[in-house]
Amino acid sequence: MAAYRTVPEFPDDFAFGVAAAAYQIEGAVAEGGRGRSIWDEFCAVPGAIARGETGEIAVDHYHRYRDDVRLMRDLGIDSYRLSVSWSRIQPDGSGAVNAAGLDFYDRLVDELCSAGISPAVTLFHWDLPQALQDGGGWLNRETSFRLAEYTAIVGERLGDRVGMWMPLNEPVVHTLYGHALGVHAPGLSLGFGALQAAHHQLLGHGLSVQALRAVGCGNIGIASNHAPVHPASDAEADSLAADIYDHIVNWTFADPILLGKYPAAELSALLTGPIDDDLAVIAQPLDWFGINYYEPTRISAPQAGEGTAGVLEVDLPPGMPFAPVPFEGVETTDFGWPIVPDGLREILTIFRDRFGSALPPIYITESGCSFHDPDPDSGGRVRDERRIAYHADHLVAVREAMDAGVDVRGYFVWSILDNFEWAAGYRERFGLVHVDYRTLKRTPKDSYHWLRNVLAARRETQVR
Ligand code: IFM
Repeated sequence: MAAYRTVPEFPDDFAFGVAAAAYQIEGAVAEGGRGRSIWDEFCAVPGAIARGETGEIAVDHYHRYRDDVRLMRDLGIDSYRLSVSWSRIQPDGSGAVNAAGLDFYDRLVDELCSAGISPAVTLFHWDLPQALQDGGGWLNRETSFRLAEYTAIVGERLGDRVGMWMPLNEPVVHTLYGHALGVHAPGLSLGFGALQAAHHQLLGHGLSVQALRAVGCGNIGIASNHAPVHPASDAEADSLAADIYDHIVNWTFADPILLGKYPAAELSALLTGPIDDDLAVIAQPLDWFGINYYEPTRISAPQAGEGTAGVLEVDLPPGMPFAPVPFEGVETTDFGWPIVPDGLREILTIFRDRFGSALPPIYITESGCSFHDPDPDSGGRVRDERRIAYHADHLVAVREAMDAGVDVRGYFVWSILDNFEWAAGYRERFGLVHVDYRTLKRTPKDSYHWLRNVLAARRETQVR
């Protein structure tokens, strides 16, 4: 077996977790009174998803959650980050509550607690009820209030057992891919017009933080995607383009929450509504801030006639003031994403420097890689050395950031299981556990066994 970097020591209360999301794993889309979500509709659009795949069955976690929790218990993790499907709780996105939906998460949360695993709950991981989309979705300010209403329902029911709450997952990705570029649900291609959807998600975040606190829930944060942006060269035009991109993908989403303002007047000028009042709501104090990190971005000034496919897996509309370009000489995952563990250390220290005392403790709420792992061999083994190296290297990067003074409290692996990777379908495998999509059989990969050993060794040193 290849040699991996040794996972450094972390404080005893540093949390190790795994993460997943409802539409990517649950399946059972027409069961238990669940309503339609924008992902059900988007998957039905010809050509929207690779090979026409859908989350209809996914990995059938809805029926197999007990087996999946057993896998997590045996792995020895402290916490499982799950998302609740809004359409299971309120099939129409507002009003009537579907008792069977709440009961499902109640059972899941109980199962986790019995296994000694603390549930970390995301309320909105991109699967908006279709009924709300029909009313304008995130372009309609009302949706922010509906998120808070639904959040309060879930908070009241599960709040006595949930360890961490996060109203939103990656508003930047939902905004860019779902509303600016049209490659995720709801499939809108609004360019900069998508910023209004970002603003309303952020407002929904703030209102939901208030709603959670009002029903007695604490330990609230967000899972937000962030990464360093590198200019392609020293040229002034590249630096300017990188700076614009950085403002859009990083600071438009972090500054309102942590500083109560947008990072540039040019961006907030594109928004309508009572922005200053909303910002006061968005900037609710948080107990922690979650960073999902995958890959840094390299940006150049747009070149005339140059396509920008590749790094974003999609062409940008013409006229964008930046162009993502590939990193040179850097290994990639099988999804084509550059593997740059130091980017995690870098973004953590950027956060420390930008936000200073306004920054609460940080969790890495997602870190992971897709490799096209082979099926289990005749001995039932899935060899995924590159995933082990990936996580070992990223944990080293986290430790380096902590040594540089960043207060990081935990690391969640994306993902426990192979699952439905949105528009890319099932080919991209992020899991520590292999799923055979014909039989739905779960097989722990070498990376699962590696992490289990790391966590077991850690417990050993803790009891001494
Ligand atoms: O699968 C996604 C997840 O839903 C959100 N964060 C990134 C993951 C990998 O693309």
